[in-house]
Amino acid sequence: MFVEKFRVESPNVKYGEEEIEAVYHYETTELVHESRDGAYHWIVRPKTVRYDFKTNTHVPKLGVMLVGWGGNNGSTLTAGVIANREGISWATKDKVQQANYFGSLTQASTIRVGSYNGEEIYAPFKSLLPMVNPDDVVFGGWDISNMNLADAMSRAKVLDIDLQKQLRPYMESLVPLPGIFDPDFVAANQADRANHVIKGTKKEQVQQIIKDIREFKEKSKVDKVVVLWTANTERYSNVIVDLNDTMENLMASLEKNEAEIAPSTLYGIACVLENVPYINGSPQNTFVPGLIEMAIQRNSLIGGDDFKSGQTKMKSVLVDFLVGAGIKPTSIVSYNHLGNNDGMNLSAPQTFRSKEISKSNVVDDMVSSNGILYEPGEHPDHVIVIKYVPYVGDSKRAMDEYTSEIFMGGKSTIVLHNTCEDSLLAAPIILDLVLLAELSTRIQLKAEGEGKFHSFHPVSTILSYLTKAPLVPPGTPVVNALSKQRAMLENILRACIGLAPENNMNLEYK
Ligand code: NAI
Ligand code: DG6
Repeated sequence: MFVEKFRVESPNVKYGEEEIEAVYHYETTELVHESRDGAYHWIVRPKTVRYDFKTNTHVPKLGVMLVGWGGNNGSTLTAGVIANREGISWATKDKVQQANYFGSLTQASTIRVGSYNGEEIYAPFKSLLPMVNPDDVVFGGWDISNMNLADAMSRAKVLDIDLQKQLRPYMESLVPLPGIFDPDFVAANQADRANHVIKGTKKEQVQQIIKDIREFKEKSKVDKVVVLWTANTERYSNVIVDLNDTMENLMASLEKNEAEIAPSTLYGIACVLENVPYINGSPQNTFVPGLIEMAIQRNSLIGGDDFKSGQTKMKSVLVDFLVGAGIKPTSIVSYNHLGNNDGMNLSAPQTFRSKEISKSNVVDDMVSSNGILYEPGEHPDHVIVIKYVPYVGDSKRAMDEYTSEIFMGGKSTIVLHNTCEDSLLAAPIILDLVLLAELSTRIQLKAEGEGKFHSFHPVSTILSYLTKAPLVPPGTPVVNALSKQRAMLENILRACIGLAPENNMNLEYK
């Protein structure tokens, strides 16, 4: 059964005018590796830590500035939100289609709130805490191409033509601001698109981005802004001592107009200086150590990297299932071809390499979780191939072959083939990233023994469900398994309203 909303009644939660206050008892373990009777033993001690959470319930008017606004993802997301906001429907060859937010965790998924008369009761994910309604988001942003959003939507060839015709009047007047362009960081084939760029030194470019954010905020009368990179995949920038390894060196390099600071890092510097959340939806190492240090020091939210949309999402479910079932994946080959501008940019070796890295490291945590199947350091063969095939446009073909060792030396091979518009997968993920980033800036917490409330760590791990290569604070484990990432996010939001984590035990029926 489905309910639209619910309210928690408990001595541990107080719904106030301005805030929801909750007390939550975090059940965890403490591990000790100690020598007893001449041998080392692992000792596991259950422990409970009290946490206090406070969530500001004032939902702001949110502005979202996309870097690469006129790209396939940017134009598709903007079109989708307008279509939802305006209640647009359109004729396809099958039926009359209504606008929806399918594919968005926050807007189209549910959470279990309990059981009633033997029936499981579910409520919308978004009903957990007050969240921005995507229909109310104001979009803006930058692009190195000066095309307006209506033409960009046609260029993308993603949405049905009847829908495009209805959306055109809403989108013609939306024109991206000029962007920071550096041909050294993307494929040479992208240069033709760059007719709308910010001139000047890198420092002047950062200053222009700051000015753009301030003006956007003022003109669109939004309370808060989140910036998200959905522009071209860049090559990795070199991390060099004295250049970008510390905050101080990064800022000194900016003064010196050092060539090795990538455009995505320049937008990042601007956002951190403005204390505006900045999320990287592409695979490159935008967050060089100097920028991470700066975000931590200024307590400015950063998140990334690389949207986890299709093939990798499946991988982080399938490998988790296989390894969790005691089956040993030994070879994973992920091939895909696509024909959009992203595919064209990824046809250069240096940008492909960024994507190869982020797609390759996604099973590490699952493999290392099972020392029965894998020797220390052992890893399945894992190969990533991406080919540019213009004809298929945004409709990416992803083919995966998983070979595993099973009982008594047997082998099992699973083959998957997915055909899907890439941007229709990415757009709802972008929405979730910005909505959850905004929400997380309204949550404060305090562990037992901590004197005062603080925000989550500025390197935002709660976004990791949505990214292929989750950015984590130094010394924090990276979790790629999708079910764990979802449970982490859902359970943290449940804690904010004093609810226990979903444990699926159903003991009342045992
Ligand atoms: P796209 O090529 O259609 O759009 C990128 C846009 O960024 C273009 O309009 C381009 O003119 C603009 N641009 C390039 N450099 C810029 C800069 N420095 N400043 C401002 N604008 C700039 O690509 P698409 O398909 O929208 O993908 C965007 C990014 O998202 C790519 O890096 C892609 O790898 C990443 N991504 C996409 C996924 C998907 O499922 N669609 C999943 C994971 C990541
Ligand atoms: C081809 O791999 C193009 C890429 O931008 C992907 O479409 C994107 O990274 C999505 O990756 P995945 O593995 O989540 O489907």
